[in-house]
Amino acid sequence: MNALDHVALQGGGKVITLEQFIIERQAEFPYATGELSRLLRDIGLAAKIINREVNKAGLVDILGITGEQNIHGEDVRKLDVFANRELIRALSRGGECCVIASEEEKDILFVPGSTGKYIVLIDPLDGSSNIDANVTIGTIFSVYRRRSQEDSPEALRRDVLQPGNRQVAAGYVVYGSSTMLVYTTGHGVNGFTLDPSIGEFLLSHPSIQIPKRGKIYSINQGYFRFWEAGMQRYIEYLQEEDKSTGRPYSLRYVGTLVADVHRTLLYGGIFLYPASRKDPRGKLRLMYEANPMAFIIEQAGGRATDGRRRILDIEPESLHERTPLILGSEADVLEVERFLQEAERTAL
Ligand code: AHM
Ligand code: MG
Repeated sequence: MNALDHVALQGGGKVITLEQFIIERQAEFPYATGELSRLLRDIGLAAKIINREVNKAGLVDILGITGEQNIHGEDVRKLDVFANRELIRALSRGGECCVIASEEEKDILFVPGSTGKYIVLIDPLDGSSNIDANVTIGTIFSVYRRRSQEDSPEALRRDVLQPGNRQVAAGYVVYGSSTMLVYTTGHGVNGFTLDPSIGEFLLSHPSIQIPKRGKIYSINQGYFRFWEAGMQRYIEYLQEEDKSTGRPYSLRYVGTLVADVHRTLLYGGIFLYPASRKDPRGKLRLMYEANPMAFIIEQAGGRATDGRRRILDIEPESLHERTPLILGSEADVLEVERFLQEAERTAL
């Protein structure tokens, strides 16, 4: 067997790196100037740098709390600060984006001197309470096109507050048993696994489709007593025994949105972070967490709602606003919506 036969035996050598994939896909966008492609590559590079730091987090003195709190009043861990800085550095260096908004920053950041046409929102290190226990964490990003031609801070501030249905790209990086980058530009969802030996993300999960129905539910069950009646009834329903509908479902909850959504995307089922007596608007942030995840899940054939409205159609009012979030397999999400509607009807 010669070298070419060997390559053919291994699947024709069809190894596609993230960079190659992005360049090939650029043709899908008429009049594309390559800026979005460069932006995605910048994010890919920042993800590799963050990944390097995440992997040695237990070795170097980077763990522990900085003693500061972010604008939501939560403790900021050192790795959060590092991830935030690296992403902002990568995004502002590229010049493709004019504004960056980060879950870790109170206000939006104007990239000095940039004429770029994109706005990027980031949750630099999602699931940070899991860092010290070596549990999966992630990075989330969401990209919009700027709308106004004006350069005033007010105009740009308005431009950031677009509904999720105007996203041009969204994705996440999951730092798990392997590191993966999953993203969409509105033409399906593709996943890339980092090969640490060559430092490249390789296409490992092309055209991801979420199963139409799953067998797993994911929710912080500890807050059961704080939920509305319809939600409580739905969760109790999932725990009942019924062979024909595959119940009881299994419960899985990491407490890192990226990890819980990633599993839901691949295995199917449902993820819920509902409103509660404790958090009347839910906990998760519309702009940094709900919108990008909803875009990905819908692009994979799933469904995402706040219980009543499609997440992507919510008109944002403020940068850091929160929303209840329910997403996953279409049949499962439709089912919880029915429980919520039914409970509302009987309460009238
Ligand atoms: P973070 O961005 O500060 O890490 O918080 C968001 C996280 C999500 O990743 C996760 O879904 C949720 O908070 C878990 O919250 P809880 O501990 O209340 O279940
Ligand atoms: Mg988060």
